[in-house]
Amino acid sequence: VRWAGPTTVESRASLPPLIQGENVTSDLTSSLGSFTRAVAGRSPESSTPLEVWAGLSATIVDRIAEDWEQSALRASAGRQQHYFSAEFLMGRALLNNLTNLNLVDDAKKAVEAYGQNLSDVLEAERDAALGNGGLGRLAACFLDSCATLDLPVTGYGILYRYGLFKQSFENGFQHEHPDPWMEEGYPFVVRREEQSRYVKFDDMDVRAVPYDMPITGYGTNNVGTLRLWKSEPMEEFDYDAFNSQRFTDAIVERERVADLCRVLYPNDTTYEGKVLRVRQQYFFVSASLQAMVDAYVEKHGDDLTGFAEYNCIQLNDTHPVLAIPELMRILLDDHGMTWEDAWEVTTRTFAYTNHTTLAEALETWEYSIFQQLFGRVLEIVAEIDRRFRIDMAQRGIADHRVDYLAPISNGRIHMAWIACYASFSINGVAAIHTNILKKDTLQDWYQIWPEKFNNKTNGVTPRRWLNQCNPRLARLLDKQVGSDAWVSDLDLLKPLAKKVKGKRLINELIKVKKANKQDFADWIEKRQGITINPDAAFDVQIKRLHEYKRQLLNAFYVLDRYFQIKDDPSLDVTPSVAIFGAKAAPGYFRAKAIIKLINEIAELVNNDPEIGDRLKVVFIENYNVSPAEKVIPAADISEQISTAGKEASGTGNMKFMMNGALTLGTLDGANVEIVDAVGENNAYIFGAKEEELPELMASYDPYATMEATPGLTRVVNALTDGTLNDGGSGMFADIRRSLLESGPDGSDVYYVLGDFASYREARDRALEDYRDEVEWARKCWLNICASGRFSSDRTIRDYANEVWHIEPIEK
Ligand code: B1N
Repeated sequence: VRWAGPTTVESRASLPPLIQGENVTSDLTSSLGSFTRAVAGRSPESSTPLEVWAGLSATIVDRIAEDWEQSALRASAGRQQHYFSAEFLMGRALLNNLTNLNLVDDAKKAVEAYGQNLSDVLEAERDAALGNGGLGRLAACFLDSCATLDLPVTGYGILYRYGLFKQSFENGFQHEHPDPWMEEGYPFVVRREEQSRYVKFDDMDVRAVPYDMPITGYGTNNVGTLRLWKSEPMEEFDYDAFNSQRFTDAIVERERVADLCRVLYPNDTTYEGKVLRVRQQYFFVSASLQAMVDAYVEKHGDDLTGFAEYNCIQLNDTHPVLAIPELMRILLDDHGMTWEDAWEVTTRTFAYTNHTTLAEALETWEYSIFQQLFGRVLEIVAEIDRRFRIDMAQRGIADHRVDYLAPISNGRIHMAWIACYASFSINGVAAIHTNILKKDTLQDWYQIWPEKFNNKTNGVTPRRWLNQCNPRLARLLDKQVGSDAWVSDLDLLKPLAKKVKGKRLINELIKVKKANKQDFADWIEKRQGITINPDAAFDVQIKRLHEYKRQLLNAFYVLDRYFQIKDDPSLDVTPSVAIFGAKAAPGYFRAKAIIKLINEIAELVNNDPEIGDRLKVVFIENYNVSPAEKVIPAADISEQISTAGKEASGTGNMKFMMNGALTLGTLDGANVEIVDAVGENNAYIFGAKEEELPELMASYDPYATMEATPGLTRVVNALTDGTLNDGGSGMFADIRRSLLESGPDGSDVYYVLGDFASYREARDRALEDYRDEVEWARKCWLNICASGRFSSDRTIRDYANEVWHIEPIEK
């Protein structure tokens, strides 16, 4: 049974309830009543939707508690996988859990028994936004798949007090606000006081307290765990300081400790060399490793030589790479192992995933920061470095190469090099990305250890990103498959491709998309006061704002189309809505400039009566997981337009495909595999290819390209000729400079002007094709049916079989 939104709720009669018995609803109603009274201190009838949310959420935790305990016991019996990540972008939890437990219908009845409404209750939940974008959301999808596949996998991260900032637009400029996501209470994490550990820095000691989140799976009673660590003072309070009148010192010390977990760094694919960030990294990996090693000792005794037979750790990018020297430290110092034995264990424990080839993302830390924070870890890194140099010399690697690849060089610690040296597996996140790692970014490592390298193309969970967010399409798929089995086996959609000629089916698909678009139109009108025509083509680009993702290319298209209509007011174009959603890192000036630009274009276009419904621009404010769940089911065109070679994979591209939107994209990241799966005729591909770009860039003249492309000069000039107003910030002139000026800060390094003509042609063609409703819907259907490879279940099975070597737990 799935939640179908406030208007239509249909049961899935075919599905036997996981929880048997006739009294499920009445049980749920009475426990909902109890938990809500306990949370709110008043009757469920007069509680707020947020209080009922808390009551219902507590009810869920109550229901799964024993399965959770049993699952943890079973998992710890054999070999286990541990997923270390500084980010988990979980989004909302309640509907996900209700769906997994098959309790949606009963919850609706229970909530209504108190005169409340399930839709309002679900909408009251805040997103757990403990991540920036794709990397953090991938970690969340992976946990979902691991739980569903009954795999013994635990996630480890940080309980940030403030998730990714809340975004508001003031005068079209982005403003950032704190996001205290759990301050009103959050029943889905449980504090495990007795599992606390101490983490020692040279300048302070802190207590790490785990908060565990249950991760339910679909169609299973297996419940996984996400363990998020919170930093607290060693003692409850420094009474000496208090008694000696140093009250404020005692408070300040407490705050210094609490600072550690206070905020998620809001940079996506860029690195910031802040002491607090490296403290966060060490904090969570040290606490996690201590807990793992203690658990091992308790089961197998103090001899840790067998540690890697029972434990494997996946490093989600370089953010948790300090785990490598930290495991060495624990084995050497706390368990008296020899260096050789400890290194043997360590190098059989870690596997490393790289998520980007962008130079600005490479984490390197100043030597002096390590000196200040953890001298002993630095000693260990220095010893790894010393032995690395000997090892490489013996392999006959040239000195300058060795120096470049060494853990320590130029007074800095290179986290990616430590990861490559110590890990038994190195993977990229899409085929093209892994190839770039091999031939470019990590080529030296590939030459030394080709066998370490493997590809694991990303995936997304079809539970959240199809079954839950798109109940109408899900019901259609149920009917076509004959059951809901596709929800945990997305390859079952593949044979449905042959039904593409079925008129009834295609008409139903058209109806589903229409209804979803109407829902989105209603939602955005209520939220932001913008009216859009649901019959227009919805063209959607939602992702972090970055120059390489080229939201600018999209914005230029819109501006060009606007000028075309102004020049010829009778121009017959397919009506379309350009929908954006994006947060810019607070310190990324040019990204913020592009946000302001899109908002200015929206002002210009949306308020021009001559344009009418032919063109509208919507910028979804405070884009996050929940707004994504609203817009993806309503999308017709999926914008995946990064400069080829820059987007490691992308995962939004997969979510759109699953929901029947057609990709308008470059041959970059997983787009390459999407086109391969669905066929060129069912996607719109444009632009320079990765292998062509070096040569193109060598002779690239952005100014001449602009002048040679009809309409483009006018668009670029609009930045500075008074058409658009940047409020005196100079932002738009800066964008213009980034394209046309020579030098490293200009030169249009992302080839926006170079790809413009090809992009315009492809988008025009897509919009033209959109007019043939049936043909278009057929392409959508083929995309949906071919999306099985992009289920994170497939990705996780591949990790489990080829890297982690773990089996589903026996039940
Ligand atoms: O990881 C995603 C990919 O699908 C995207 O293509 C990729 O851009 C993204 C430092 C990152 N790479 N690197 C980061 C995030 C936060 C941070 O502090 C880097 N994110 C990606 C999943 O593989």
